[in-house]
Amino acid sequence: MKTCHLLFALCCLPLAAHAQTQWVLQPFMQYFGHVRGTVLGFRVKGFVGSHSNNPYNVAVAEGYNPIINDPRLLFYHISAPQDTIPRWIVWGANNVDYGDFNDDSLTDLAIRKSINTDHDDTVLVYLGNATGIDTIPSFKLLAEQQRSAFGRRMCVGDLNNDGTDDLVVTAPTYYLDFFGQEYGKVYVYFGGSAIKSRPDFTITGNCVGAGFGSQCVIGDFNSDGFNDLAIRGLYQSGTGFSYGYLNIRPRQIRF
Ligand SMILES: [Ca+2]
Ligand SMILES: [Ca+2]
Ligand SMILES: [Ca+2]
Repeated sequence: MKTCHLLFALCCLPLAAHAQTQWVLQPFMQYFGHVRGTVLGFRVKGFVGSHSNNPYNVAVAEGYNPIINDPRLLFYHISAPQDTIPRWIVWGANNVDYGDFNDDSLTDLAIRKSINTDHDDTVLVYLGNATGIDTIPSFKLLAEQQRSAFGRRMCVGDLNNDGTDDLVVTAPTYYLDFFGQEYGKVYVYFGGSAIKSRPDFTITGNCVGAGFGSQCVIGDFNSDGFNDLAIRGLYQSGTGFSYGYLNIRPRQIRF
C-alpha cells in the first residue's frame, strides 16, 4: 500500500560566515496518508494570526479519498497539545480559508464542499464562537453553475476598506456559452453582520479558455494603504497563446 506524507518544516540554522542568514528547512512533524490515491496535501492552510477562538493551527485536504469516493478536510492543532489525529474532519471538503467575516473579533472559516469533485460545489461559512468554531454553517454560498469549480481558490481580505474581512471565491471553469467553453468567474462577498448568499460583485474572464480565477490573492501591492486583488488567468484574449497572466486590480474596486 502506497504511503504519502506531509511535512511541516519550521526550523533554521543560521550560518555566521555569511552576511545574509541562510535557512535550512527541517521537518517539524509529519503526517502520513495510508490509502493509495488519497492526494494528501491537495490544499494546506495555516491559520496564522487568527483569533484565540480558533482551535486549529493547520488544515490539510485530501483531494480524493478512495474509500469515501470524495475529498475530506482534516484540521489539526500542532502546538502543545499536539494532535496525532485530526481534531475535526469535514467530509466532502477540500479547501478552506479564514477571516472575521461578521466583525465580532472571532475567526470564522469558509470551507468548500465539493461533492463528486468539482461538479456540485458549495462554500459554507462557519462562524467562530467563544469556545471554538461552530460545526454547523451559518451561511451557504451556492455555485452559480455546476462544474464551474466554484471555490477551487479562495482568498480573504478587506477589499472595500470597511474594516471587515471580505471573501473572494473563484470558479475558473465557469462557462458562458452553450458549448461549455470555460471563461472563469470570480465572486466577491463583502463581510458584515451577515454574508449575503449573492455576491456583491463578480468579474468574468474575457475569452474562451481564460481560466480566470485559477489563483487569487489579496494584498496592498502598490503600498497605498488599500487592499488590491490579483487574479490569475490561463489565457489572455488576443494574444493567440495560452499562458498565464495576472490581472491586478489596484484599488480598481471603488464603492
Ligand atoms: Ca467572526
Ligand atoms: Ca470589507
Ligand atoms: Ca493598494
